[in-house]
Amino acid sequence: MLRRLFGKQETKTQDEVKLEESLQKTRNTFFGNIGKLFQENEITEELWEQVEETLITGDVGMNVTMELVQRTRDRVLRENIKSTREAYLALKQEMVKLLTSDEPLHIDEPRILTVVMVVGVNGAGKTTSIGKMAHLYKNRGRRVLIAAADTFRAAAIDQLKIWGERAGVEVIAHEPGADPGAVVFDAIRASQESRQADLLIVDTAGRLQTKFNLMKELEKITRVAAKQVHRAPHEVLLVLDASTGQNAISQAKAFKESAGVTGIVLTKLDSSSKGGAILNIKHELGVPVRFVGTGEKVGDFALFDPVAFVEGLLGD
Ligand SMILES: Nc1nc2c(ncn2[C@@H]2O[C@H](COP(=O)(O)OP(=O)(O)O)[C@@H](O)[C@H]2O)c(=O)[nH]1
Ligand SMILES: [Mg+2]
Repeated sequence: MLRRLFGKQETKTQDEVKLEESLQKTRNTFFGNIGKLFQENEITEELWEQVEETLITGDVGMNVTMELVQRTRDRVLRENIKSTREAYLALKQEMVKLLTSDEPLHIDEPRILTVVMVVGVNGAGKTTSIGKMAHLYKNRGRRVLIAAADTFRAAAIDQLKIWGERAGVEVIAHEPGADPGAVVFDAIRASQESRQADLLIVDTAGRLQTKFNLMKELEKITRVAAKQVHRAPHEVLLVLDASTGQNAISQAKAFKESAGVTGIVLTKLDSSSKGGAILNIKHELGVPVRFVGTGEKVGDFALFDPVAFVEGLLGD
């Protein structure tokens, strides 16, 4: 981590390059200025104030900003850091720490069948992210199956099937209006029997007549999964659109309470200048970011890498 943060890494991976490109808007609008502040100033009270201001306008959120800057300042004192270059690196490292989770992602653990449930409001990017995720894990040698448990709109099922084709992954679907619990039941059985899948990804509805109905439906899907597979769903991923910035936090809180969210998929980093909100998410929710969506194509998706993210956010 240290070595990479000191910019001595020789070549960047394709995912890192893509991430960096997708963060261009966020970087150009807000965060790129932070590096300049450290270049042009001495380590003074004023410098820290300017850093705070930039972070807050970049949608990082007041509490996290204060904590982040305080930790960096403490470290600068403790380690007797005199150069602004090193102070800047200390800030980056504190950001990486904030974004790093000790909790393992439960998708890669050895298990006969892993069930991943994907939730979030309409338009956040659930279906798209499921297609990309199916593609990613299929390429890693997993046997993937998708369940179309968003049965509320016919178009949602068709869209998921198109993504299934792109990823080369089969989609288990019922008729529009069918019981989502029954879809999940069938998909789990298909995974265990005819299809021999080891990773089942479940798409869910983002809007029903009421929020109450939506939450009841998600609970029911969870129950169906838990009955058939030990400890399922193993991950409940909440998809958040990066361009909603701070609003993503209140959405996330609602889903976290009723759907037992274990991780975040942050989409549309490429079309947003509010990528800084990511720093707030883990701090406010205690839920780690696991994947990022960086475009509309099937390959525009990656496991979240805190170091690459901070480098992409701030630049050199
Ligand atoms: N630019 C960009 N667009 C995305 C990304 N992820 C999803 N989208 C777009 O967001 C829109 C809604 O996505 P969809 O998967 O249907 O959302 P859902 O309602 O949550 O299932 C679509 O037009 C997608 O192409 C992303 O990472 N980048
Ligand atoms: Mg959808």
